[in-house]
Amino acid sequence: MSRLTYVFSLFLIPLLLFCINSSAQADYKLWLQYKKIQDSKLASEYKSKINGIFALGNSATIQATSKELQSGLSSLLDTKIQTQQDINGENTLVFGSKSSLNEDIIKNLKNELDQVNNEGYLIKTFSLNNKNHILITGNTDIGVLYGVFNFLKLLQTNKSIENLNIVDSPKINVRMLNHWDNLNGTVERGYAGSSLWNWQKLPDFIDQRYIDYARANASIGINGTVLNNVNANALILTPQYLEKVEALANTFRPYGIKVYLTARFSAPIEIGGLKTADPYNAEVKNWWKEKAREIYKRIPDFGGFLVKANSEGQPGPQNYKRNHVDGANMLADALAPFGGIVMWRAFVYSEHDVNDRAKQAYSEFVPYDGQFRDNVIVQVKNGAIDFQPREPFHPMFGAMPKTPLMMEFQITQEYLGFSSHLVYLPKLYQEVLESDTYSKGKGSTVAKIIDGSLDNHKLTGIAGVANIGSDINWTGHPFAQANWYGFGRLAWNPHLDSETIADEWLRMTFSNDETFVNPIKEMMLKSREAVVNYMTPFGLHHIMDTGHHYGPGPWVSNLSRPEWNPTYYHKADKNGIGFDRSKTGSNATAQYNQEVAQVFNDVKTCPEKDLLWFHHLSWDYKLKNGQTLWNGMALKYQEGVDEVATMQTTWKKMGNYVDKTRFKEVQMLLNIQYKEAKWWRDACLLYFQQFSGKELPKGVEKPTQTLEYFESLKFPFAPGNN
Ligand code: BDP
Repeated sequence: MSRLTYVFSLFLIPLLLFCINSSAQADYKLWLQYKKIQDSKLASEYKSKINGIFALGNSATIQATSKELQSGLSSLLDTKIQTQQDINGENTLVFGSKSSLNEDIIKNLKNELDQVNNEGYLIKTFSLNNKNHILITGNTDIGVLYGVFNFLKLLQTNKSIENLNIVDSPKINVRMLNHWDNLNGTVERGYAGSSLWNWQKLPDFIDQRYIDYARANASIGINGTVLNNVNANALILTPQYLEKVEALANTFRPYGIKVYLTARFSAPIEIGGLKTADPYNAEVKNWWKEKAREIYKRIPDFGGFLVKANSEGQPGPQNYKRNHVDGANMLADALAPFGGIVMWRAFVYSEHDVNDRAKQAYSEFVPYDGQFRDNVIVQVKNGAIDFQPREPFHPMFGAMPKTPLMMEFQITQEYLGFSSHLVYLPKLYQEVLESDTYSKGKGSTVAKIIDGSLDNHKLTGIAGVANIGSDINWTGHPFAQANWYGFGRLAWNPHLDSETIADEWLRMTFSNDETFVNPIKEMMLKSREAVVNYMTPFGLHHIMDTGHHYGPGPWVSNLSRPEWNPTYYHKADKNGIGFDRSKTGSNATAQYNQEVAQVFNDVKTCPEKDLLWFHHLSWDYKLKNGQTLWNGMALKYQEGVDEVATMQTTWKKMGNYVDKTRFKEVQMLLNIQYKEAKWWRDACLLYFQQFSGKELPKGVEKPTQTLEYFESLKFPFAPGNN
């Protein structure tokens, strides 16, 4: 071995491996980086206030909390944080739930613990024998865990811990991820590798990832997970799989996460040997009751079932001439003795409502308002079509005051460029949550409907279709982690602002340096509008290529069901473009409260961002800025592309603030996004130009390929389309 090779193998290889490893770890650690505090003054201030930690209680949750606190603080403060046996010294961080607090500590509390619910927490500076300490407490150990994560966040985001007095509770009860994971390891609409759940090795092998998954979720307050796909496989309900589910439930329990499963409506036939799944049939009812008993014997805190019924070919009560209420209530009765809930999805559409798919969920569900059992909650997608880059809020929100409705957002970017496009989704979520339904007058926002405050519901919920997979960075794109994070934060409090969320996520994930945080935050906040512009400006929707939904396909018109074809949604012809859902068209606007309907109905008051969702307009229609619709649309496509170019430039300057791996990853992904944004612009404009018959306006780049070329592109192996 030459001297050089020797030196190389002795020093450089380990160093290289260390660098690769720590960078990969940075990707893996999500927002729980716990990077050493850079500002030394701040670090010594923190240190002076935290001499050690003292746990009250010894439950699995308190043990997990202790571990998190110790490792988090030790690495943030770059010093070993001691666990103390008492509070005799000063500056102790004390944590434990109400039942473990002694008289002396309780004296320091006013009635704050009455102000928080079972999952809420307090973070308070308190004094004992004239010495200052910090207390993190809640009514339950889970509340304490949430408090601790939030305390760590204060340090991660360089906030003051002087005179602390934080009182916080989640505003929604069920805050969950929906995994569309199949038992064969694939993930429907998953773009971050394969399923996290290794069914083959479960129940005996508990991957560290399951624990880190639970930590990450607990850190943002997510308290439920549906492990399997809504397009369900009944096998998950067999003993063979329930044993595996039980192992996951045991792993997640200390972190306050309940496990839920999707229930295939025809399971009594497929795995129960019955001839029918009719919800009126006594044997069927009994089968579900026994199934529930079997599940709860293994998993006493099992959350319940999520059901997709009579939608996209899934079986359901309508197969037996029964309705959604019959189906949901039967399952609800089976779960009720054990405290479980049924989340019945309202994502239904079929050829029945041929004239407008957007209307069907409302027509099918609203008449049932008030007929569901108390432990049923109806899960409604944010918009009436399907997780598009932009949709007006779903008209069911505000239309069923007697029924708890939960929100379903999609975190995985099925219609938003998969995990190769940087799109900050909390901006989209916020837009929906803030929308005013006017159901009880002005200010009846969607957020107030789903947090139960408007209609006084006790059962409240929100679900996000997970964007998580086996990729090292969990989500495929480092910035897609922000969508998981942001969903969790909005699930905790749907009234939060997406800008605040981006700010804290950036600080926790990358850096507190303002020269990094400010421009990158701006980039994130603009990213959602950018994708709308280069894919579906002015309310266009569902013009993605069909099946896999990768890339543009506005020309597709040959599928058997009309509402599977993009041409059904844009209705472009020589006279113009857009779906007339106003009074003169499908009258879908009538499903909104009058105040809202009126605004959407009138082309003059309809927000331009939703114009073609509600109106079919001529190519010469004059936009508010005086441009014709054709020119305006072409310029929007260009604007979207330009915005991605700006994102590239902004990111390029950030090399000093981000580790090499993540810097490079984001850079490469932005290059893909730029390429694909141009693809969207060119393909859509060339296609629509056939109808408008007009030139591209000044400022819009000329396509370098022909329409035939774009139409010829095929992607038989696009991910997520199993
Ligand atoms: C559609 C997806 C499909 C899902 C469906 C659903 O393309 O894969 O099964 O939503 O939510 O957008 O049930």
